[in-house]
Amino acid sequence: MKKIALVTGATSGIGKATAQILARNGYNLMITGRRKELLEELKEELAIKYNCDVLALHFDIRNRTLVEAAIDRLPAAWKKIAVLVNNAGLATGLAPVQEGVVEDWEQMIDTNIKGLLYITRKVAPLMIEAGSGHIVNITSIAGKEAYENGNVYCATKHAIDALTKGMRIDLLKHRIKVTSVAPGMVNTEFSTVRFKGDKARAGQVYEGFVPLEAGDVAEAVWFAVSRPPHVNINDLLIMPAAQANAVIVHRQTDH
Ligand code: NDP
Ligand code: 8X3
Repeated sequence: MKKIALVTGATSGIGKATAQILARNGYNLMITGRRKELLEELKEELAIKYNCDVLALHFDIRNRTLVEAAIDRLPAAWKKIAVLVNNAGLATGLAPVQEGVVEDWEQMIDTNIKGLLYITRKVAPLMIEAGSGHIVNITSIAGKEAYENGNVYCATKHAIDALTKGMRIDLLKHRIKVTSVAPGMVNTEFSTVRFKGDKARAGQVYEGFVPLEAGDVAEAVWFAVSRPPHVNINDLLIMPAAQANAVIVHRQTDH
């Protein structure tokens, strides 16, 4: 029987690529996100290409009632979740703290921290019951360094870094592995979302160098997930070759 993986935020970018690589490697998939039609498209693609079972769970991860109901209502066979990839997340806005938009802050905190906690709170007991599991949290270089105007987004990713460490301690005796995968700049919908649909501004973020693709990060997730039972990858920091840290990027126009 195929193992089950649950990937949050699978309608685009890193989550979608992670769902694809897990399906390709023999998992049945649970995929989540707010955009129902994109979930249905991916469900069909995975089922046809990889001959796997796919359950599309359509909810806003900020809504605790919906998250809890989605997991509670799973058929028993789907509750045997071997891998949870906590990927759903976003940055909204890029502004100095004194000019920050409070609604943006709340959206990032509610999605990146509270949403991740809501789903983990429901899935971890199922893994404990099963006697094993693996949770992969998608953090960021922004969870290791703060950068100008990134204040609250960086804080949410630092929080996930701390949560990863705490979860690893709490779940150790239950044989549940906990991994953080922290990418640098990845060309997904991330910057378009950050700049609220301004694709021209988003495009500038990735100009003059080769950023990571979502698939590069998905391969790192797969590397962690596919280690033998006695090995845990605690942290993976994966950067574009042209990016040295959160802010220093060598662009072709640089000398
Ligand atoms: P995308 O914008 O392409 O994907 C984000 C995913 O998160 C979408 O599937 C989106 O689904 C989902 N999501 C966002 N808000 C919610 C919500 N309220 N409820 C449910 N799902 C939600 O960006 P990425 O793939 O780049 O981002 C994935 C993760 O990687 C994020 O946690 C991000 O912080 C992190 N990351 C990204 C980096 C980058 O440079 N791109 C670098 C480092 C980390 P939908 O809109 O359908 O709800
Ligand atoms: C996303 C990467 O550097 O834009 O987490 O914050 S960055």
